[in-house]
Amino acid sequence: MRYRTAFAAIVIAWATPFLAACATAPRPMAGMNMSDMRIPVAVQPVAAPTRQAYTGHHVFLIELRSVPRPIPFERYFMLQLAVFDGRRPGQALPDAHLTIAVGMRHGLKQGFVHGMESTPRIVAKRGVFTVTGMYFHMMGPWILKVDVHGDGRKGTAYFTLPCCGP
Ligand SMILES: [Cu+2]
Repeated sequence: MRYRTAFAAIVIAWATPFLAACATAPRPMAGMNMSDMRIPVAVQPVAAPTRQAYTGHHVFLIELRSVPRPIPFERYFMLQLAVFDGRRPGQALPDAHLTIAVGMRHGLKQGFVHGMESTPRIVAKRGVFTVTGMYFHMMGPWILKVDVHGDGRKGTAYFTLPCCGP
């Protein structure tokens, strides 16, 4: 009995820094200038990341194959994407060409108020597009914009990546 209590106490002691990190309220950001500080910080419940999204007119289907849960705050992480024909979702398009842009909207309908402070890179291998260099320096919803070219067609899909929580 005594042993069990001690064990529980150790687990709680171990988990506390992680729980505290998740509960941290938005705070002033390193590396931002004073004009950025006036941007209202959206405090929204943390949702799950978008797992798949179509480009316009369902031309392509993009799948978010891999994303850390939770997405870490102020740490590098990676994503994996896969591209499919939007009208034949079983048909993978390993030769598609992807470019991405990542940023926060802070209420904007289009575009970003700011991007990341890192430069992500994409490596394509056998139909899996691995994005490294992802880094979220601010709490709130981030948008991953994926531009796809392939098969003589092009399109854009959007994913919401919430930062940062369970
Ligand atoms: Cu922001």
